[in-house]
Amino acid sequence: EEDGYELWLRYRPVREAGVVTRHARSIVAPANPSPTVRAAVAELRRGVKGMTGREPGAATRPGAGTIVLGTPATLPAALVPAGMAALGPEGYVVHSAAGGITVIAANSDTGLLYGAFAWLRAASTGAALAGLAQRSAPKLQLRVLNHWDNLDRTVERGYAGESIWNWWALPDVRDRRYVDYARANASLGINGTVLNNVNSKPEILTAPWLAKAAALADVLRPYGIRVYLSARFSTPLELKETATADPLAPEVAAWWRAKADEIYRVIPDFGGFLVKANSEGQPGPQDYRRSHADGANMLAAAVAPHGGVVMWRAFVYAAENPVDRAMQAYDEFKPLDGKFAANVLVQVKNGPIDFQPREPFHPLFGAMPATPLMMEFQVTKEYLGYATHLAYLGTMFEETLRADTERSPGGLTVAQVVEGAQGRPGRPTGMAGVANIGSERTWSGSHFDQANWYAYGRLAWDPQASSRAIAREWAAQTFTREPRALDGIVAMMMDSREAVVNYMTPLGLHHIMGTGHHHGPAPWVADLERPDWNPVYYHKAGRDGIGFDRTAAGSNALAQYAPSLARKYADPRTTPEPLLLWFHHLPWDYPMPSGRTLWAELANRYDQGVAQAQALRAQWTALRPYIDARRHEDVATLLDVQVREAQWWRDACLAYFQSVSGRPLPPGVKAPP
Ligand code: GCW
Repeated sequence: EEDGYELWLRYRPVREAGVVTRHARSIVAPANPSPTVRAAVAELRRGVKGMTGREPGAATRPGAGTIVLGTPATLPAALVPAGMAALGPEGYVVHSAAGGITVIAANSDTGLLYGAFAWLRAASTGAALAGLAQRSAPKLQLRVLNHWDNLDRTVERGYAGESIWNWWALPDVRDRRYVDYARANASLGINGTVLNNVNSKPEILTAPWLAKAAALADVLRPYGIRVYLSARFSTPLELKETATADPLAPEVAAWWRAKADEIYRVIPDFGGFLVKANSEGQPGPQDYRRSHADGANMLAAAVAPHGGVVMWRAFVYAAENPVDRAMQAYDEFKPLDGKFAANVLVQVKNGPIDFQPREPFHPLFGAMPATPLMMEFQVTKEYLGYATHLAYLGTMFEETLRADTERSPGGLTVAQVVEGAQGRPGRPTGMAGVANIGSERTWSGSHFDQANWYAYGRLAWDPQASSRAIAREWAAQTFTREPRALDGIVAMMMDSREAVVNYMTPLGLHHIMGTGHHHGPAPWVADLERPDWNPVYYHKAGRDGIGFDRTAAGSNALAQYAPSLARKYADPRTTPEPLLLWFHHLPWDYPMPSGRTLWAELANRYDQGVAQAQALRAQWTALRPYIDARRHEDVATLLDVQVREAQWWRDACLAYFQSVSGRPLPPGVKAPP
């Protein structure tokens, strides 16, 4: 019975089993294979056996029906593909050579592993194995998961059970599951993982915990995955090993240098630190009137001799900044452009508030040309219905990545910024995804949430990839290759996030979820201690209208964008409708392009969101003949909840906004019960 544990690596029998067998009778691997090459060969054997029932054997010589893996150093010269240098350290070539030979070539063993997964993806999605000509290299260097996993095994904003890291049993017990985690990530090219929550504890950097992290690093290493840790800025002070955490105090810098040396002794390929500083109560350099750059550079100096990096988060907002929380990161970081050490990346959330169902891109993208900016997406769905609601995030990630920052005359997308288009060549690039992984059987808390892990990984490899193509590729491996079913599943996925936007926060509304847990509607909340935690701060609905004025007449957050973009968005008529109330406060009777008033449009959007959720449910029912019973039922159950909660959102928001607008519900929109 299908329970989702195998993720997209199911390798079920395929109808062209004969063709697959013919191309994979045996595998030729380099002599003295490394653990990474052994993992690649094992995966090929497992995959082919699953798809065909026949496990390929080992061969020593290329010939018809062999898959030959190798680097330019190990392959027979005739089989070395042209242009290997351009592939870099992690790229691969998968191609059909003469004589029925399939070559998987790369410059490193990790590249070979990625190539093996690429071949398996081709075979399991039905690609023509006789004419393969794939060549692919990652566009970003650091493709990292951020686990918000606490040391007590709870997961902040995690909806898939306990942390998969069984800290109690580590370092002695190395759960098999860690290997499956590594396989899944390697299949996407994810090459780093931050094991612990950014709201970090000093203990993680003490010897017993480093031993646990080292055990995980040992398991993950063959799969090309490096371990990183979230570091609490005040660690030496809290461990009482220094008298201050001031980054400019020599004893503090020396402590971190020694700590880095200690870490690299047990984890020789340690990736580096992720830091949340001076944000939501976390300590940081500003506690000592030092800047983010002072803090980041001090840590960067400690890991630099070992080749490590510091990923310094830009998610900052303070109660003392009551005007517009969305502006603070830009205000604090933009002046520091060019001031960070070469091995620091500033990690910026996709939007300026906080992982809302829809946000404009963060204004820092394109505004710090002399600093590597790392994208931070949230794969776990804190604000999009947890693991219950079906919301495929590929479309959301793509929307941000394709946005034009207009920071260059010819256009400059967020993806290009993240790829390093603005900076000096050779500086680090990367993307982080806040993981949705836990110890539940499905890993992600639901079958469809696996697609968000998958889409994140594929977009970290190629930020310009198509979310639709990714959805299709995922669904073909995860559910079925039946074209009609695939069309249906992909259509559901491509619609799903817009449905959530419509029933939660249409037309640019944001942050009106329940306080703290962020699940369900609470636009009426107005009495929290910090003004910027109250939903009313964000929607600003009153008798006169609704929306957050971020034009020059309001907070002027628009001035943080490129002038051409700011000009366009200064006028509600040239602001994209999906962002209208993000940038404008407008009267309830404001005429919308549809011919409706703003109030009527809003009510219609909430209605439409519910209709879309119902449509998802109906589409899934129609797919029943194509999907195994257990997973069909699992998904159906969650879709029932989603329909109910969409209705809840609609009713609650319409009732509340109507109480403020004082307007009757537009014709055709049913009154909340
Ligand atoms: O999204 C918000 C969350 C916090 C989180 C914080 C952050 C880890 O509500 O739970 O803390 O952002 O990104 O630091």
